[in-house]
Amino acid sequence: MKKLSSKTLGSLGAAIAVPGYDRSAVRPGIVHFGLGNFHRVHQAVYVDRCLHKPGNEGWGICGVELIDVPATRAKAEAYRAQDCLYTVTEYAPDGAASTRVIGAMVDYLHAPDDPEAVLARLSHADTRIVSLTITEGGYNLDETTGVFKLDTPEVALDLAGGPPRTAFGYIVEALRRRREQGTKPFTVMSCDNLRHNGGTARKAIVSFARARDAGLAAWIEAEVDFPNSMVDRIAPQIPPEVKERLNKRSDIDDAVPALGETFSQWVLEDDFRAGRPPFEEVGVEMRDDVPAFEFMKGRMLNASHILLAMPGILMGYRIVHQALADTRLHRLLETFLDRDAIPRIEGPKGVSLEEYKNAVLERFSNPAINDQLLRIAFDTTAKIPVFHSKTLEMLLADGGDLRREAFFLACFGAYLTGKDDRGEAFDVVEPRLSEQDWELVRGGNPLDLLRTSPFAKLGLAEHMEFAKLYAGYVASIQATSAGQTLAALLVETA
Ligand code: CS2
Repeated sequence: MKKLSSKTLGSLGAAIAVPGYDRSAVRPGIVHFGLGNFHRVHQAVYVDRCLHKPGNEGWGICGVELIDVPATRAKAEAYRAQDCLYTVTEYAPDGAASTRVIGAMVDYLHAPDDPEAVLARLSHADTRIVSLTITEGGYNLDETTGVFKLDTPEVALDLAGGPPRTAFGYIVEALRRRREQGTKPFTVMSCDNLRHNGGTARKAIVSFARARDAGLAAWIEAEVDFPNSMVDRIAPQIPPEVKERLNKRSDIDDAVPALGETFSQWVLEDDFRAGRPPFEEVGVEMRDDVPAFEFMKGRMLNASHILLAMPGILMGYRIVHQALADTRLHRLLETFLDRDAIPRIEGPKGVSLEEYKNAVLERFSNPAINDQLLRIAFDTTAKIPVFHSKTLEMLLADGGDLRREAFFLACFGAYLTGKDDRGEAFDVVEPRLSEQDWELVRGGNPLDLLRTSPFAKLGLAEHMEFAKLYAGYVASIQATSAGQTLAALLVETA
């Protein structure tokens, strides 16, 4: 097995695609925060394609890691040893696979080691885009009020001065320096999977800046672009056995291989006064109706994912395609999409929601992706309001069938106990449930789950019909199992 580095690029297997451009000439024009698998198989791959087009040497990526834990230090070490190269293996639903080495990242900064180096890079005139994948919850906005939280510990420390720790601290300090030195600002491009991601990034950054300096905040509002986008590609976690399988397949000893489906979509607003790579030449859809795509994806793909994960985990499944192979769960997703979601979504012009549905179900069935239900279940508390609340609100308003959503939330409550139908334990990671919320959850009245902060706004506990259905499913899951409750629901709604 060959180690991966600039030196070995020429001697990798013939089936491995390698950067066909001179990496030594590439300068970072993009600084990226949040180097998870999703960024590595999505934005970085599109940028890599752009770098294959002549004249784009100025659009390499400089990755920035903010978190200082052993795992991120090991990653920094791996990228150093591999000259920031890594492999992406793409698997089609029929099992066909291909591997390519991604060369788009040309520099990697472990911020806690040298915050000044990050600020220097961000303030440099070559940096024209700062992109973000800092997760749905990473924008630090209060769920109920939507206001940026100035009192979270890291943000408060950043506001108190000293070297920054958060993306907001870095970006705002860099913009301050650019303004002072007369350098035009960069564009802030959020690639997180949330509605109105550009607007959300704007809100967070301008709010942070306002707490520092009102004049700077006004300048940012006027001068900085924050394009919205819809991003889509399933990127599972890479446990050690998958890493081994990928490396065996590629015959490359890659310390940080990535894996993705062949499907990839990026719909982006063309809002880049500071310039951008020729994204439209490499498959990015530059459009001004991004919200329609966001709604379709969030309310169909992400909503189905989490709808599969909650009962799926309780029924003993841990892997997405295995859960979907259970006809009860497949039927649940299909009926949810057909009856609850699709009739209440206005899709983007020219896109068939029926075809989109079929593609989603096919993508989830892809066995090579081996995606983890617990990855999807991470932070369910944040995901349900984002992906299900619109459908729920509409069902409540138009007298629709509430049974699937009530069953789903009953499963969520059972999931929070951390035990499945067989009594087997799994890890529940819900960073957004406060102590007070947990007290409600554990208090013994199942309806109280619907009164926790993320759900309170929907008024579900006070909606007689919903509350009754929900309480019935909770009782049935406890008395029998999630699997049997689902089977009965499907018979009832056949
Ligand atoms: C998943 C997403 O975690 C989740 O909620 O639904 O990460 C999903 O895999 C991506 O949005 C696909 O683009």
